[in-house]
Amino acid sequence: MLSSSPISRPRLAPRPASAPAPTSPSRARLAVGGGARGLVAGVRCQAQAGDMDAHYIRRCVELARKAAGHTSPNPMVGCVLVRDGQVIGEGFHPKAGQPHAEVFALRDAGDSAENATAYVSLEPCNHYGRTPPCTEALIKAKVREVVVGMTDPNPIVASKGIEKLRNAGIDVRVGVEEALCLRLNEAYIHRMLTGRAFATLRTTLSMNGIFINQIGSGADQPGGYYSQLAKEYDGVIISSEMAKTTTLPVSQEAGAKQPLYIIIAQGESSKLHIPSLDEETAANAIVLSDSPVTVEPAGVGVSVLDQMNLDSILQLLADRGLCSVLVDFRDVGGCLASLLNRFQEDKLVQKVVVELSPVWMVSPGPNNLAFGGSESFPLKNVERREVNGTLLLEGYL
Ligand code: AOF
Ligand code: ZN
Repeated sequence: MLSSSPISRPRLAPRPASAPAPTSPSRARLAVGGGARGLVAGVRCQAQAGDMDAHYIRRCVELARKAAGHTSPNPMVGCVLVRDGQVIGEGFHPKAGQPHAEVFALRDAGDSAENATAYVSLEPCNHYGRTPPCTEALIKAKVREVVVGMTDPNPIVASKGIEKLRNAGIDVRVGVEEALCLRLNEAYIHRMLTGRAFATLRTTLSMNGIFINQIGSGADQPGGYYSQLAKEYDGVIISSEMAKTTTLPVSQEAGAKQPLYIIIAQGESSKLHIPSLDEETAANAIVLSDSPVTVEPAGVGVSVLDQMNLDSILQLLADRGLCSVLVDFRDVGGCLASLLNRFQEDKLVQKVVVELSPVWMVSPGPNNLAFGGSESFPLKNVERREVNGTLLLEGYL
């Protein structure tokens, strides 16, 4: 890993000073727990309960995001325990192999979880994996209700967690802030359903629509969009040309785990030297090549692929436990262009992030715009953002 610093464990003690306050304290007291729901002002209380359900699931998502980039192949999950309108425990899943969000929240709450409402951004698991089932922990702690953001697409969980809780007499509400929870774990869901890593194509365009090989000056600084992407994505696909000539992308965000570098080598000579890696950081890169190649520094994994195409690469990455990968497209004439030839037809890329650079470039030739498949289509859920002075357009396929 490149300067990977471990994230801190979820807090096991005090309340969230940073939790957004409920819209009004009286609303919190009325709506959550305490048996107010469904009494005299039934309709109003129901509406307020709905507001508070959404509020606490949003807090779960906020907690879950603290582990962004650290959880694959597991999802990001947050959990909040509330009793009598008070948050009594919070937790998030920090890393695969570590306890789940519910366990941290229950530990945080200590003995006071009895009769509490547990909010979880993902359906509690009901299986023995690397850790025991969260459903059993919630039942044992005698929580009264569980509010779930979304069901778990993992076939060994898929709604069985909800069923188990209901069978134990716990009131379960499902689908609160579902769109937000789905977005949080879009990569985990995609990998679970397709067996491929979720791929985002990133590129930079000049004002006259030329693909350029440089990102904006603030983009890779702390808070810059590239630095943030490098923190969130499990891997970054780059060309061997880029690996040979530029510094490998590094996230400057606090607590970031650096992505795995997936270096595509097509038609390379038998030796490939990657100057920005050394013996210590070599294990954080793999070379996928179409012919045998010796990589320097030693320690970089090399796989010679029979078929150099995006589909097999995304499957290989998913098998290695990566949920998400950024395809960093910087070189129109390079090998990534041929990988992207059929990306729409085969639904291999899920998202596109385009940086608009305020420069006018001389066109290197008519081929410049001729990459990216054979179909025209509008992107969905398009967002325009400005991050650290960089203009971004993002959309889904
Ligand atoms: C939850 N809460 O915080 C997470 C869940 O190998 P394990 O034991 O970590 O199990 C991994 C699976 O558990 C993962 O694929 C997903 O279905 C679920 N993750 N469930 O209740 C959590 N991370
Ligand atoms: Zn669990």
